Amino acid sequence: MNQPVMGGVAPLNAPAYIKQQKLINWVAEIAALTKPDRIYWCDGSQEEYDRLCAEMVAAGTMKKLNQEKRPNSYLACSDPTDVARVEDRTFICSTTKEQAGPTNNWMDPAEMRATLHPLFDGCMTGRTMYVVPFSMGPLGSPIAHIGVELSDSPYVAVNMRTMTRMGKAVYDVLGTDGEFVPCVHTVGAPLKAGQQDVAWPCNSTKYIVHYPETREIWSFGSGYGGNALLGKKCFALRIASNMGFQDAQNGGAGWLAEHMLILGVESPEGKKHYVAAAFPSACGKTNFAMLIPPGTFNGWKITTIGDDIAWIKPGADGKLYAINPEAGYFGVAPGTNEKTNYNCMASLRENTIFTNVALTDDGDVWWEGLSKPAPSHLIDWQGKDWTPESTGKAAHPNARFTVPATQNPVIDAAWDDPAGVPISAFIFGGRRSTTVPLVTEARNWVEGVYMAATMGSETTAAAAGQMGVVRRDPFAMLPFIGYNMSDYFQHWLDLGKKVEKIEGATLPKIFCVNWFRTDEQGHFVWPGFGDNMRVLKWMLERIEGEAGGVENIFGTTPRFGDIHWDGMPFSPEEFETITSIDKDAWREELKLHEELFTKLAYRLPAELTAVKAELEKRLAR
Ligand code: O2Y
Ligand code: MN
Repeated sequence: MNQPVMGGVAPLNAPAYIKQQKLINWVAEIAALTKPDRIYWCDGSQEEYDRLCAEMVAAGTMKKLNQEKRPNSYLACSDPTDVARVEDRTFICSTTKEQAGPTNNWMDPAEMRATLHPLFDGCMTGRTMYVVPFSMGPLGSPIAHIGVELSDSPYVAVNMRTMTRMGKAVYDVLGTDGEFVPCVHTVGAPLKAGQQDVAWPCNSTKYIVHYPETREIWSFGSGYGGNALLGKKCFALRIASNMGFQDAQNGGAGWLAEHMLILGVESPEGKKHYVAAAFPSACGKTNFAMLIPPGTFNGWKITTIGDDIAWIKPGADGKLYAINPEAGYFGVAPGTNEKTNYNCMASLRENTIFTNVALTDDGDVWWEGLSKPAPSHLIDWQGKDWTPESTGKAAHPNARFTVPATQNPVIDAAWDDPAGVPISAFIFGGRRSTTVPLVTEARNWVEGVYMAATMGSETTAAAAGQMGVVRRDPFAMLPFIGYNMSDYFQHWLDLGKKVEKIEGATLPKIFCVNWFRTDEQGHFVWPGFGDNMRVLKWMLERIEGEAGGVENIFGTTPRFGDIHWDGMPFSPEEFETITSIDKDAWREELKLHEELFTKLAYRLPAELTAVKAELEKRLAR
């Protein structure tokens, strides 16, 4: 490691294997601004990972877990004020406010730069600046893109190694003039000479800023998750969604960056399809991506390509090809157990960084929902003694694990294929106790885009405002679209039109699902988890042209007899409870679609208003 240079400019010492002067100049420029004591160029090796983790253990940022129970695994506990993404501090600083649209926070780029400059000036003093080169997607894949994150957090450096393809090899792909997305991150806590550091430095002022025109990301004040691991939501969704849109604006085919898991499903006859599914944050995407089919689904296999994000590009054959741009899972721990997600628990056996879970007396981890009864004593995520009698939770509800995707026992053989996998269907799901049926197949691409554009979820946490209010979350992308949402809808419609024109093209089918309908007592009727396989099977049979269904106001839904029920006691009456269409409820629902469309009126595609008018006509019949 370079020697510290107090009060001066840390020596750059760029490794000789880096051939791109533009990148080296940029690192020098950011170092001159942020004034770190040292610059460290990450190579992505295991030795480096182990060393940085050991340094964080020595500094009190992480604890090494019991090596017998959880080999090579760590627990980090954050500052209690730094526990989740900060949507209200997230900005899309496009040239005009219209480009960001009504669903994003916007500030004029020059004004934002003027705001951030004094904050970043000297922000890394007393710290090391880590240079973290990463590829989102398989190295060299035509669908992948490269980023370089400069961060003063070693926690970010090690987590980026798990979550992305991080290290030296990225520079080979970059060469002398390859493109990269520059990402600057600081915890915003410079250290004065001799000042003792804290375990989780951060700042009460936070900014998560995207400049779409120059494809830059600047993050200040948080060390947590999506605020700090800039390859994930900031690059792979906000900047990348804009890149895919710009590609089309500039005459290219365009592409999609989506908040979607990707899974493979194979029938006993060996017919295999890949589907991509969008659900709002914390709605069980990791569980669906690793689903284990019920026992009666002999010979059916589910395999995982990704659990959170999909990059999708049209191929010359008229199919849409998807990659998982990530290399790890950053999943929610609470609620995860051997029953809800056996494969995830198996993935977490080793090489895992846990954040904000509780520590057991034998040096392992615990969180709410992991086991019953809870251990009689724990150290909670805030470092305090905890017993089952304690009032607070042992783990923070947004506690996370970071684990390499390769540890997933059901990882798909093609998960790292640079060509991606062909997508046969898109699934869009919300959390609705009423109105939206278990599953509906759109009659065509435009109707599917309408379904995705109008999807919503009931708010579950009091913190999110009133309980039970439906929050529209189009495409599960509300916090993640890096440009105007109406333009985003148009981009989906245009992509469909372009692909349809390719000879032999097969656009993926679009389905809308809702696992969360309740009965009169407010209990969930659909068991979910592995039984979602029954819905997936119907979808696959629809793709193959084998399954029946009935067309209704909104699309096609299965009849009771169209679903495989073996091994599941479920009555036609229960099925009716979760599939019935209440016309009055839908009239109210369409009023809410109208509210959304009014908000998005500027450049809202006419095709979508036309679909709505058709729905209204059918409802009136
Ligand atoms: O709170 C955070 O920083 C994590 S948010 C997150 C993490 C993994 C996958 N998805 C999400 C999300 O908010 O959608
Ligand atoms: Mn997510």
